[in-house]
Amino acid sequence: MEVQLWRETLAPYQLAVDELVVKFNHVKQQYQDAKMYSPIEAVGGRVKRVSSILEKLKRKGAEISELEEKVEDIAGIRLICQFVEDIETVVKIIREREDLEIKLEKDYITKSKPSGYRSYHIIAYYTVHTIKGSKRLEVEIQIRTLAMNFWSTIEHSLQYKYREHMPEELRERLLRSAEAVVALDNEMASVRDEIMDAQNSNRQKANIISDILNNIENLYYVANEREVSKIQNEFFKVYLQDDMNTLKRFNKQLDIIAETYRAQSVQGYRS
Ligand code: 0O2
Repeated sequence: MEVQLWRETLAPYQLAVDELVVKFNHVKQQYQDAKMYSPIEAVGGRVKRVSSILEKLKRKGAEISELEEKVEDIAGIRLICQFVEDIETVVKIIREREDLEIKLEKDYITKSKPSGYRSYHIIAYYTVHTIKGSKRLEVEIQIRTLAMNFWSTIEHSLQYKYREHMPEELRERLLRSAEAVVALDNEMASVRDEIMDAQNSNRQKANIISDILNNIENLYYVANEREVSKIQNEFFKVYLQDDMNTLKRFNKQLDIIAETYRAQSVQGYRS
């Protein structure tokens, strides 16, 4: 039997995880830059631990030499969504990507596992480029809500503790809490629009405030200090009114002031 060089075998999988984490974080960022709601709330990734790989090989009755064919989740990406509805959007995003070729999808949401586990899994092919050339490997992408993630993290650590010997009573309690997670996700789905509205207006307000403060800072370098200090005091009064339209109007006025200074400086440059 050939010697298994774990570090060398796992290195391309680590590269795949690192790249995909960056890529999915960018998807989230692009939504935020476009001031849109992101269906991806958080991105995580890991390379499976060697002990966990060995355990899986044992469970499948496979040889170490077969690990890359038999273990589909050596590279794992986890995409966390706020709402169940977002999972479908994320799955569509993945299906449309040209750097991922889907091998299979496992829907443990429509049909949960006997443990109560719920999540949507996609096994896909992904190519990494190393100094030894390119390598096409498999990655597992788990897509789930915050609530599903909470449950599976807790349940996973209990599974790890008890292995196959989880007490029946604990198993039942976990099943019941899995049902509570379904109810929580359903409840959240029913107020999704309201939650999204609230998050949207929070985001809008934060953006306007950040624009205003940027404008004030830019003015500080071109305008009279006393005038800028007056504007800052006015901003604080407007801020305390806690009214979005007043903030928007104030920001527009600042834009006009900033534009006037810009025009003056261009004229000065010309004369
Ligand atoms: P870790 O620590 O995440 O690496 P199959 O080949 O389809 O028979 P396989 O390969 O286990 O079975 O695939 P499956 O069932 O899709 O599970 C892959 C991963 O999903 C698991 O990896 C877990 O991360 C997660 N998972 C699946 N079932 C459960 C469950 O009942 N509870 C929890 N908490 N997670 C689950 P690993 O290898 O278990 O662990």
